Amino acid sequence: MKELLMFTVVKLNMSFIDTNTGIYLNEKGWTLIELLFVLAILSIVISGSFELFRWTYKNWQEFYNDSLTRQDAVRSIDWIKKNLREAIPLSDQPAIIYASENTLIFYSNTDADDEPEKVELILSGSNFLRKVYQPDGSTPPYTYTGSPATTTLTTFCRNNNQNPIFSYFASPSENLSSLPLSESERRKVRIVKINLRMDLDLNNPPSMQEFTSEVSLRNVK
Ligand SMILES: [Ca+2]
Repeated sequence: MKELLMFTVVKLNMSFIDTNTGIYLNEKGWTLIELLFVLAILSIVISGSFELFRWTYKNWQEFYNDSLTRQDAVRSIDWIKKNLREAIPLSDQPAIIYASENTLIFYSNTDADDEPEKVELILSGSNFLRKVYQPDGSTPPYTYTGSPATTTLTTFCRNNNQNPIFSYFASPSENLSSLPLSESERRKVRIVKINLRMDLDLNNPPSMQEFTSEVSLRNVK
């Protein structure tokens, strides 16, 4: 052991004659301890760099998830408000066809023509979907038997019946809370409040975020 320790402190000397110049060279190399020291420093630098990379990546991922969440929430709420604002009664039927915690079906003119479409906003698992049915003909009474055009508003909506997306109001102070609403209550709805709970990855930050808004039905008197 003693010999081994002695060896580690002996410099690794290299002596030779330069064949071009004939000059005797004596270059001193590194001791084993110096080499080990350099290796130790290098490993610290490398593991530090790795930690820095991991930290940067984690922060970037959080920022990216947060951006996606906001983007989906804003887009979903925009669609809901745009369509719901134009909700319209259909002859003797109320504008709202079905109203529960996480499903809202209504008539609304969503495009440039004169006929009302049927719009379904449905939460299915964590997928929040918007389905638009075009009317079969261009004159009332309208029927909707075709296939809908479906848009996935978001795939990471975390609402449930305890934390509903929709709540319904006859006035700012009158909450219509027995869901799904009866026909007579559906006729009373003037304001719909929206509360989207969004979380792209339940197991990783950022945590659940809530986005709220409300819309007044302008065509329902
Ligand atoms: Ca239309």
